Amino acid sequence: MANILYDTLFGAHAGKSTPFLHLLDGKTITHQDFLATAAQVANVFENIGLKPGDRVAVQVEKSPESLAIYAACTQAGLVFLPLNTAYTVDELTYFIENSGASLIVCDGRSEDKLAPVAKGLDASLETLNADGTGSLMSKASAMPSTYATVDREADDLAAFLYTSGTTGRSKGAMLTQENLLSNALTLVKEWRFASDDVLLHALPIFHTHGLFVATNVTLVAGGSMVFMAKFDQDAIIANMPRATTMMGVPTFYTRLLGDERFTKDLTSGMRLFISGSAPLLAETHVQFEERTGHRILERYGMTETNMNTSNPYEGERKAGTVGLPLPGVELKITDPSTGDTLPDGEVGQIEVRGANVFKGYWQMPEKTAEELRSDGFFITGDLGTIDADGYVSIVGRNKDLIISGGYNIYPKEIELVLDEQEGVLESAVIGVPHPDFGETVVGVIVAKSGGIPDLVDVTEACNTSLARFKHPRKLVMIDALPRNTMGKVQKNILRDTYGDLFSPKEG
Ligand code: MCA
Ligand code: AMP
Repeated sequence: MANILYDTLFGAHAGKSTPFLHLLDGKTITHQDFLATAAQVANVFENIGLKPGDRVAVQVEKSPESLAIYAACTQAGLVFLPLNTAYTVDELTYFIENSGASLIVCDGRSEDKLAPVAKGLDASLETLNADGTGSLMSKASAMPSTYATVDREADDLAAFLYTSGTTGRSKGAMLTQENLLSNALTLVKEWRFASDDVLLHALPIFHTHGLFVATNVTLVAGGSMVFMAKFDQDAIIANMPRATTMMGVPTFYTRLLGDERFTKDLTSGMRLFISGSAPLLAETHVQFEERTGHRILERYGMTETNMNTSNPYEGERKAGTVGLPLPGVELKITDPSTGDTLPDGEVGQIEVRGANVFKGYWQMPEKTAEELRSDGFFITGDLGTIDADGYVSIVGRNKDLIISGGYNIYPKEIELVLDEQEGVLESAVIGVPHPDFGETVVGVIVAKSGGIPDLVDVTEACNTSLARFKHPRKLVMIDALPRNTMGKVQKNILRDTYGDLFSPKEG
């Protein structure tokens, strides 16, 4: 027995004084120092009484210490459950209760609000603040800096990531050691990551992109990261000359293109820019090449599957496509009504199978069965085509989803909040084009007869229930929602009507 995930990502660097994290204050944390901190945290977890397989729910700011919690969970065989820092207490309560977490690690500012949730579950609670202070690190500092790695099977759970659904109810995607490791090993090879790579890391580490793609790939390669708490344009520009690679959502690239300091000279030491999580407009790809001489490499993935396709490192990176299925990933385009495979060139739903595909949704066997076929193919909900050269293009979604700045927003979740408000008969939430976030949220409300909803109250309800990035950026009231003969709301008509609300000419 062993622990393949810990051994490959972390254990392989034991005793190495090579740099792992370059911080903006000029400090560098070596691989061995990072591992020592992680081992101290793993000792705290054992002292608390956590057992392999227990869930650790974590909502903290991005910091070297918060990354050490991920390593500690891996080493101690615990299931790491990172949560978006934007989530409200209402949202967090659901995730924590649904996962049955045994430990909550939160920022000191949230302690009072989460203490009752922890108590209700008989879970422990520790704090970790953005500057590394708090009860967790204060306990860790008194612990030994070595820890006997817990054995795990390849099929054992390593992480849960919650992903919303079209019904408005979030589901915990169960990711195994093998899911994470197989994908990281593939990506390191495909994207030619090596120990001399320095990655500009400005993504959050509570989602697949920043954690399992950016961080795991760097760890497998033994490279280092310029580790920023968040996307900070000045810091990215200042640090680009020392870096070799960057991963980002399309908003990163459109923002950089809007900055005149972002020049060919600035990027001359970079070997690779990777984009994903949301569609990269072909025009952004073209402008980026004109400005820098680099062709952005676009790839496609999901929380449930990690990465599925990628444009090639060598060979043509086709703008507007997400590239070819990765080695070890089978991808087919099927007819949504029959599940039959369609010929190349036709549009259908994208299905994928491979060691990267998750184990299912936590305690939701029916939801799992709806999306994960018994033969192992996962129905992504994305609509796509494959061209004659095998390149996949995503042309739409078979799921009602908005992607804003790389964050997924399921309209149903917002509609449920809007519908509950006084004076609201019904609502429809749509995504419309936005120059910075790609898409943004618009709420369309129909008032009850004789009652006019107070939009200030509606906004207040959104503040309480929903993370800021999910809030409608505009609420509009109309007399009736457009419906087809089956009674289904025609969101396409609403999107056509309100599609230019945020177009640049309108400010
Ligand atoms: C921040 N705000 C947002 C978003 N981010 N609103 C909508 N959508 C967003 N994505 C809010 C802020 O709370 C703030 O609210 C206002 O918008 C302006 O914030 P700003 O300072 O401009 O934003 P920022 O802090 O610079 O953040 C924008 C960002 C960030 C850098 C694009 O959202 C980000 O890092 N996105 C990456 C998300 C990601 O990692 N996705 C991967 C998911 P106020 O009005 O109160 O000031 S993994 C995935 O999708 C799959 C697996 C895959 O393939 O990768
Ligand atoms: P998530 O549920 O956060 O894992 O988001 C996964 C979804 O993001 C996918 O199902 C796609 O709809 C979308 N996505 C990820 N990468 C890309 C991409 N390169 N182009 C278009 N959509 C993407």
